[in-house]
Amino acid sequence: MKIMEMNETELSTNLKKGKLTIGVIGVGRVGLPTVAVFADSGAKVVGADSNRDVVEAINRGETPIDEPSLKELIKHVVQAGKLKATTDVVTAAKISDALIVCVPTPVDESKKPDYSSMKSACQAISRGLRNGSLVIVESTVSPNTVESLVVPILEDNTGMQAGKDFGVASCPERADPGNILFHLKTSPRIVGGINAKSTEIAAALYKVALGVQVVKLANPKTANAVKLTENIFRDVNIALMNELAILYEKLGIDIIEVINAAATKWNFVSHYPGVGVGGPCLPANPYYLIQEGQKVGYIPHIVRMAREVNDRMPEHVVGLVLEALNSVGKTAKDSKVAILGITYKPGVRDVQNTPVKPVITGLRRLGAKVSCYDPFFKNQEFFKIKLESTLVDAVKETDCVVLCTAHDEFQALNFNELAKSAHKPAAFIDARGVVD
Ligand code: SAJ
Repeated sequence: MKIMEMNETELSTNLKKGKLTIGVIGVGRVGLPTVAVFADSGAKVVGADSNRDVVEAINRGETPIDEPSLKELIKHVVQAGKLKATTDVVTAAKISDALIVCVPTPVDESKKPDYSSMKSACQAISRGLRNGSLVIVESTVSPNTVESLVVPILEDNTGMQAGKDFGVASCPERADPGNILFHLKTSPRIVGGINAKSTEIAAALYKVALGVQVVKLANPKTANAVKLTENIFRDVNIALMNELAILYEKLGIDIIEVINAAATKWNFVSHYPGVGVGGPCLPANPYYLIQEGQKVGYIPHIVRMAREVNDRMPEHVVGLVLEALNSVGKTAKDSKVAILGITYKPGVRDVQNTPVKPVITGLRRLGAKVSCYDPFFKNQEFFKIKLESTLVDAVKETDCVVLCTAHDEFQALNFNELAKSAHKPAAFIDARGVVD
């Protein structure tokens, strides 16, 4: 039976009986938790990825990424024969009733969205796509990309008509790195299909497989717009707090005290200033919308300005270090600065677009010696620095300590200990508003 002809009950029955095969293209940060939860829901799942090492690891029941409780789930579904990985996307397409595309869609150096992986995934899918199947795009893309890039590739290479011979929908990922499985099983999903049937089947699939609420939207571009709006809302509000943090610092006002007091108002949404905005999502997502704006001659200025404000924060922190060193009679040159935390956010082993990198390069350019400690990367090398194995080793003989990531370990620093190891008089910069 073709998935596009099933009603919700038939879909649910076939899923639970293992009569549905789901293909997930791109088995990384989002794809791997996705194959795990769909396999756990009863589906037969094939995960396709161009990275042979990832494919072989999964087929051994291993998990190449770091997500809570994912290791056990992958091992379980692989041993139960519910999940197989392959590098062969065409075969995955041939055997799948639904194909979920989770390939990376980064922005390149010039901040232009790079859809090369999306294009090659869709070209491969089109060489195996069966009549009556469904293609769902989870990767974050500009509004209109599914309609103007994905659909034509699938139609041209299959000779089939999207909406009639196969379904197409967008269901943008809403995973929170470090909590992905939890969110996959609890957070509502947003789904927009190229026609009502595509929306209906895609929504039913997520509802029965993940057991979550599904919000149906008019079309893929609306679903993509919702995802981008969520993240851009966050990026712009963080930029506002960064902007106010710099102004209030000059006015001798504590921004954290202001935010915590403002949060007592019923419709204030708290965001916090810091050394910058990193990760795979926020630094990239605004550029998807800016690109679409350029095409229609309207640039959302506040979206672009927010990126500039957030990207200037590392430089601001370097300035704070210089001021702090001067306040204890030292200069950057010949000083040693200890950086606490290099990941882009607390509690995750991920340095993608971390704002700590430009802090390190900025300090070194000024002649400072830099040591680093991060609980997730002990003794490893990043940004040409060998990270220390302990916090104490990093702060030994240091002239300035900079807290850049609010890891749990840094929530209750022992300043007496720090003072003993430091090269007094020394300074401390809290670049994440952690320390009272
Ligand atoms: N940040 C601030 N101030 C804040 C909040 C965050 O400076 O008030 C910084 C963080 O330190 C980090 C960056 O912004 O460097 C991004 O933070 P994030 O919490 O948004 O972390 P991400 O990138 O893992 O965000 C993901 C996003 N999920 C998706 O795109 C599907 C985001 O939409 C989620 O809100 C976030 O997870 C989450 O917390 O769930």
